[in-house]
Amino acid sequence: MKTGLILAGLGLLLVGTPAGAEPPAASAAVDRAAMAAAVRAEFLFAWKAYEQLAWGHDELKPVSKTTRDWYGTSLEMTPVDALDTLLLMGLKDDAEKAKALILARLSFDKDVPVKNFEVTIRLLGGLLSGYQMTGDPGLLRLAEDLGTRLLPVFDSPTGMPYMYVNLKTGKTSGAKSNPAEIGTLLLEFGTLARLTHKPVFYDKAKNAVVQLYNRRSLLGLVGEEIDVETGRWTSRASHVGGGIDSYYEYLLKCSLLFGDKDCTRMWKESRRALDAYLADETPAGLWYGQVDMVTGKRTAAEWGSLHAFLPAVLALGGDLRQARRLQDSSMKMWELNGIEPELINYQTLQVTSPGYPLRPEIMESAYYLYRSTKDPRYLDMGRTFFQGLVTHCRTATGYTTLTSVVTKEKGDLMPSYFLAETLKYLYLLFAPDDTLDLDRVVFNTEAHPLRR
Ligand code: DMJ
Repeated sequence: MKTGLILAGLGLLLVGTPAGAEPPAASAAVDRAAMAAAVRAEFLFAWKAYEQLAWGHDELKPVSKTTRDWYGTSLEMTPVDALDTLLLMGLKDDAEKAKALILARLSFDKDVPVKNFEVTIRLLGGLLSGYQMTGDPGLLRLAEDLGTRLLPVFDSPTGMPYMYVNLKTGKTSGAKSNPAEIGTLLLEFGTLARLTHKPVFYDKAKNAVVQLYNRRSLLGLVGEEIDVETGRWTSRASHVGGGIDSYYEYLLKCSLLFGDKDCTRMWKESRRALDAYLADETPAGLWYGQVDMVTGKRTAAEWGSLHAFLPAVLALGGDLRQARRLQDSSMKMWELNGIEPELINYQTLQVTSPGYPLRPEIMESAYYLYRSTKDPRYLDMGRTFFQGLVTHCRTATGYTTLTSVVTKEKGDLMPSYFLAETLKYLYLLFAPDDTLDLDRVVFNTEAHPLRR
């Protein structure tokens, strides 16, 4: 189906959206059922493109109609990442086919160094949620095999994980890491520990995050890069963007998923430091900027598509006031060009990094805020996001990244998280509330629901 037809079917204006164009002004009430159906149809369209052109590969490159395998050999990134979305959307036959592919072809017995963080959040997280939703023991077996092969990452002098590990040999590399890669493992490793009755998975991932937290500055902040062998910070830049973001997310979520009191304490203390030093008011609204972790001195006024996760976490933690204000700021960023860039300078509202890699965080925040407030403005936001995606990122064969939200020039990749997260959060925003009970699951950072 053509882009214009999809949007017209939802009563949406098809804006050509030249750079800086105004978004449609007042909008009609959102028809949730129609929006959920439209998002589901677009998910299916993207999934079928993957199936037709990239089946069995990690990711589809929809413009060149070629494929991308992260390590020269496929780890079935897209099917594993997409499986629980297929299930949530009730696409049973497609889910069954994806699961069969995973069980038949996915093997971790491969002589390749992989990025521990990415493989944990996408594959371990996807296999665990897939297991919990289907009960298929083959998925848990794969998860345990993967978790066991990843364990050597924690064998550093500090217990904080190396960035890479060879899946076959266990050889580790990459001593310079960051809070996100060190502190975004506990939901997956903790769930694996519970399901396999092997506490080692929980203990190693928990120790990593505690070791990192213990190295916070006197202000209570963490930096952007740390050496896991010496325990010394190699960058003092403190913010909530890429490289740090999901460290904070997991402090709160490990408290919710496991009732771990250390996590509750670390989250509360970290939250206090973020509010004290990073929060920044400008005439355009509230932002969380960048400071030196030791002095607290401001070093940059950056906000971007990754920072946009924070309203979701604040809403989940119960601070709706701050969450709402931040989401309004993210919306301003989106509206500058009709789709959000990677980074803006929030003082000047100028784009500083123009790409859009189909990220989900702003939709995720709209979803949490709608669930907590029932305020229809978040449905409206969701509709705007969906409209932007369809208008600017749709190709004849799936969805692609943009290299610039200013020129709308297309890239050539449909990242697996587009199916795991971006369309899942949009769908859940509009779908009936009982599609998924947020009180019974905690989403990992790749939107894989893990049972509480
Ligand atoms: C995803 O892999 C995860 O959401 C991660 O936490 C951040 N990067 C992408 C999406 O933007």
